[in-house]
Amino acid sequence: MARWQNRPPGSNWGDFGSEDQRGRMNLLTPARRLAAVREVREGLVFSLTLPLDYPGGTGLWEIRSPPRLTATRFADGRPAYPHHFSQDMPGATDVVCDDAVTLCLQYSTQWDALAHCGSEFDADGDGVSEGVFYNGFRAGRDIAGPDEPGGPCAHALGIENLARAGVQGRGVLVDLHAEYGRAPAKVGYEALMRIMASQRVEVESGDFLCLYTGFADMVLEMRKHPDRERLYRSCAALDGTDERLHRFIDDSGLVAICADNAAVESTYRTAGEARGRHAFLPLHELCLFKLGIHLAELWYLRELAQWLAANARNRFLLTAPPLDLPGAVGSPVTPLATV
Ligand code: UVW
Repeated sequence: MARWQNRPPGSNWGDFGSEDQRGRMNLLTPARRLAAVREVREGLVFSLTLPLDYPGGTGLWEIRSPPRLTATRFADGRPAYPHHFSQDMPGATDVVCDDAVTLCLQYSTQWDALAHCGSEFDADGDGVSEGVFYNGFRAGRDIAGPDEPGGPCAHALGIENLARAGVQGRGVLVDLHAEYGRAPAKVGYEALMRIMASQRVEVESGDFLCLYTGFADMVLEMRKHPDRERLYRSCAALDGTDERLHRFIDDSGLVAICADNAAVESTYRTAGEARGRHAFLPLHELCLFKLGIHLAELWYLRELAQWLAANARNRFLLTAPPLDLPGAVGSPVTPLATV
């Protein structure tokens, strides 16, 4: 039976196949990867990650806590950290450490899987909204919660789909920090087009749109004591309510949006702004739910942005595979930009 009868207005459900779980990553073709490789001229590489124990504490999201490292242990309780093999094998000189981590997958520099955000929408046409994700996969069945069979697990749309898509392509950087500094700004279609034109940025099908705002630089400067109020009132973020911006994202063929801020889009709301039933995160709804466009957040883009500006460039080879962790709804990532 078809998974859905109604597809959300403005969505592309079914266009990449009824079982598709890669979304717009389907547009990252061999030809687009070759175009990305042609951006490598100097052989310089930039790591685009924060240390994964940043932002620090639970200051940005109360449900996301910092990574906790523990030593693995043998059955008799001894820690394998450091483990002198000579304890068990007389004469052996090896000293080995082995550890484990409890990690909120979206604590720091991260990818959102398509299973990260869905919407209440009447996909089956019975007149009642249900929780549903990209391409009609269902909350509670395909994306199962902790009290549901096989949960918690994204049986569909998990991050492994992105990992196996081969996340290597052309990054295209827009330097919003150069325009706004750390002043708060909601960047809609007109502003984005103006800034892209002044920075001679063109986004083509298969590109990763990267947005440098300075937010992650502030996070680093706060030295693991993030001031949430100050952060959320600083730096640029996309205006997720702007319909023309939605159209650009759809029409451009970009495969992902990667930002150095916390949510790509502005989450700052002024009193009285909310209207009836609406997505609190409209760009998450557009990208993850309607179009299958992956989002990435808290990337560290400062040095790359500075180098690109100094060299009158804005394109680079981006290599950013998430963990192939089946069933997860996000992943840490250590993106590399090669110029
Ligand atoms: C939410 O905003 C819910 O998460 P993230 O910004 O990490 O995608």
